[in-house]
Amino acid sequence: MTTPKELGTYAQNTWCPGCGNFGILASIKKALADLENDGLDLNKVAIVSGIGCHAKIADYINVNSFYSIHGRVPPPMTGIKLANPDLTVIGHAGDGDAYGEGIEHLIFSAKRNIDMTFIVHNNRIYGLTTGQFTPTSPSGFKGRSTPKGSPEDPLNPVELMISAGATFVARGYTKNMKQLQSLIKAAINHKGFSFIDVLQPCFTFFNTYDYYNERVYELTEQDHDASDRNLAFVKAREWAYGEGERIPIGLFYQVKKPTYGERLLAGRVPVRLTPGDIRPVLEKHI
Ligand SMILES: Cc1ncc(C[n+]2csc(CCOP(=O)(O)OP(=O)(O)O)c2C)c(N)n1
Ligand code: SF4
Repeated sequence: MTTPKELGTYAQNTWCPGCGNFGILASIKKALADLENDGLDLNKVAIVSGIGCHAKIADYINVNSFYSIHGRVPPPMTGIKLANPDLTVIGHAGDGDAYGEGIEHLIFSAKRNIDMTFIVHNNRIYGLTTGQFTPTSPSGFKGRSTPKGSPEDPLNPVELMISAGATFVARGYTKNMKQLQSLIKAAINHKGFSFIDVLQPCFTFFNTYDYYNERVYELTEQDHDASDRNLAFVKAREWAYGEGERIPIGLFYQVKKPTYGERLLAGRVPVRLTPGDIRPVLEKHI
């Protein structure tokens, strides 16, 4: 059995001390180690990351991984999953990456209910490029590209994902690793598009630890019925990425629906091609 420590790599970690990304790294390693105990084959896990501070996580976990392009984490995840349905595909994206340049890919992954887990390291700024605003920065945020304050209201990705069709929608916080681990495990076990927005403070350019520590509270099964879509919207609107005094973290919504792969393949097995195979297969099928 693999321990979380054994899931580490020899790559030098270059995140700033105090970065919330460390909480996500520790949580995903613990979640994967626990899932291996429950029967998950770690050789059949594929991580896809974008470009940004978050993306370096691909270097720090000893499973198959693929660095994609900024904003384009979902397309390679989709291809990997459809061509290899037995793989467990996990995406790590930044908020700039997923909610800015890549927003249409995210919306369509949710709409199609592709069977994969999508984790957003939401520090509410561009970290790697040193502190520009993103779609989840609060209104009035003063960063490198908005020195006089952002004149826009933030996007609420939790609400957006519920309306787009995601079948598992959650929010975590890097300081609550116990809950984050169980959300990641539940997301991976869920068959369909699982989305977790993780509040991940950027210690260097947007230190939100105190703000979150004062406001976050855990959604429990006792006070929230995650099978009720209307209630999920109500909870999602409780905090609008700036406005609202209490911030719920936990599972907002979960529903069972056929996945894109099930509907597309309808029981058929994908054809495996080598370059020499392509012409006869095309001639036969098209
Ligand atoms: C296609 C493309 N667009 C833009 C960039 C420039 N770029 C690289 S990282 C980055 C911002 C990353 O911010 P975010 O996705 O929030 O991740 P973080 O660094 O905060 O983890 C940008 C704009 C790029 N490399 N490629
Ligand atoms: S710049 Fe921010 S997000 Fe990037 S490693 Fe440093 S603290 Fe983390």
